Amino acid sequence: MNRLNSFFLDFLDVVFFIVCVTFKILMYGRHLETGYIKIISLFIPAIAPVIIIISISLILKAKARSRMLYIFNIVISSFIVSDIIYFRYFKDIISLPVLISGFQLGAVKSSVSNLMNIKDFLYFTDVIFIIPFVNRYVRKRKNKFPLNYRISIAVVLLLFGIGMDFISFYGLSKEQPRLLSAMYNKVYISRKLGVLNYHCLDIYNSLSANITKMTPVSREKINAINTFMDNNKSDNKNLKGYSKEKNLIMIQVEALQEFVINASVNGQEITPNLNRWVNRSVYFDNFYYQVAAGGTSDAEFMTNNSIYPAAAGAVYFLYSGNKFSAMPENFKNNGYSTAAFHGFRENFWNRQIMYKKFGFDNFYGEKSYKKDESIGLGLSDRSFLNQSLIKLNNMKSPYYAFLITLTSHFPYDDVDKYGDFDVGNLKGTLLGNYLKAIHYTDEQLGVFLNALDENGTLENSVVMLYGDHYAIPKDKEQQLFKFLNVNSTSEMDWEGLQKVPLLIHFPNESVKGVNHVYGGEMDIYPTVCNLFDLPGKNMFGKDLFNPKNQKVIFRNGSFIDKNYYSSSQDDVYYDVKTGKEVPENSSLRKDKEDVLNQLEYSDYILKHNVIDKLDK
Ligand code: GP9
Ligand code: MN
Repeated sequence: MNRLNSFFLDFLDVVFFIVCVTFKILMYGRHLETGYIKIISLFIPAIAPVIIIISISLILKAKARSRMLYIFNIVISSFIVSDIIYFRYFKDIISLPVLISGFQLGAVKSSVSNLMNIKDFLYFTDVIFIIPFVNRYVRKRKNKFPLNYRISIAVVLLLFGIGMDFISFYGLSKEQPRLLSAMYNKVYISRKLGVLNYHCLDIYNSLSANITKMTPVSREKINAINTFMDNNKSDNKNLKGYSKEKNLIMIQVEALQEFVINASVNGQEITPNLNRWVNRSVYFDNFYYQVAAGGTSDAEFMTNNSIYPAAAGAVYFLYSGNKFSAMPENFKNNGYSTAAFHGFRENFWNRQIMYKKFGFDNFYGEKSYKKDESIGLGLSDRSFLNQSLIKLNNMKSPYYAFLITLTSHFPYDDVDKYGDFDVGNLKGTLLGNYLKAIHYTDEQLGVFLNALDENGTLENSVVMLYGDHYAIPKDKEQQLFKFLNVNSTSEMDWEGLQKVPLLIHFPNESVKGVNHVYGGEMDIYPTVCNLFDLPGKNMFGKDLFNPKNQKVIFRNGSFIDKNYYSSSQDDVYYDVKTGKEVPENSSLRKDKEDVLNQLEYSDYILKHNVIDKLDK
């Protein structure tokens, strides 16, 4: 008993590492949990990599071993805390390609610090207050174990750890065959495999992706993509060429969610101006954002290319060396002048590079605007839209103008500058602040659209306006549900709220009304090609006026149409009308297979840079 006691004390650092780190990984799993995965099922994938680390450390002598475990503990805790903070906003987990483009975070510091929670740092309690003392104690103990003894224990433990980990990886690869390589649903992987396994897998996949780039292109895959593209083309009957030779003014509004349209708070309309323009336009009320880790830039990318965002990281960084066949270039080839407008740093999201690649003649960024009024991240929407109006008037017709607003950016805390819109008892909450911010932006958009109306621009211009992505992060879902009087809080209810408005305003309001077709940002480019009679090639989306199908596909493999929502995150299907779970059937299975194929084709185009190798 005494010997056992003394052995235990010799390895006190190891014992603490196992207990503390396993506990942290389990807590991390809990953070990402939505109720579908039992914490107990996380135990094996959580402890397996811990055993692997321990086995390696055991080869070392006490001093080096305790130091190694200490460093590993700090690194693992840092990964956990960063992941949790990131998850709070993006509903996703950090991955290597995201880190590579991570300097972007510098510009949205206020958002990051706002998302930090003092509780996150509890993950470092042991590292600061306990482990240093344990290590000092272990190092003072005299016991020495011979090398061959240490190695044999290490080998046994290593095999044991690898075996346990294999079970988890194998189980997941059987359950969702393409998940481990495509990483389309990082949250699910992290939940199922734990933080350590997830990050190792991510590093492995990122490295092998770079090797893939160097491998030859498969003719078979190109043929499969060509066949898909052929089948995906709309038949183009309705409104074909209806807006030929007209200008196109596209406005992407920061964090404009659909739930604010025609809604009130404290007895007042939240977006009175947009509500008015909705009535004067074709309004799509089942339109979803489809962005992934690239946020705003993913929305821009889809709108102008109809290619899916990257599975991890942002296309704007990862594939900035690629060729594209984007909307601005398409317009340009048809005699249009083109320009992008955004009152923020030109290099943010790598825009100055990407806009050139897409074929914009001009990019009016921060330096092209007088910074006479600042709200939140930078130039206010009022000043931005005012100054853009002048630039727009100077453009040679026909033109394509792409404007991206900024003020209504998370965390909506510059409240004093949004005006005196009274949100009643929501005052001071994130939702209340957002409503103030979006009310402000709505007012500026109203002024801008009225000015275009009054100066005659709208007589020969089509205006398309949509929101880029969600405004309310998942961890504030209760505020939103309460505001909307939704009692149940299933994944289906949450998904139903991930809509953004899209409105298309035609000259003389010759076409208007509500269109219920299910669509998303991927569908904008094909719709534009139909209206303006541009040659549409290699697009994954559909023409919203001639939809062949109604499926909206999300980057994580989930999809929704008017009947079903398939949540890849929980691997569950829902009936859209009843909100109830439904079992998988052969047609849903086939849909899921098609969805994964599309995402794979889209990834293939990006990873191998083959847009110009596809049939025209
Ligand atoms: C800044 C802006 C922000 O230029 O577009 O991007 P987001 O943080 O919303 O992805
Ligand atoms: Mn945005």
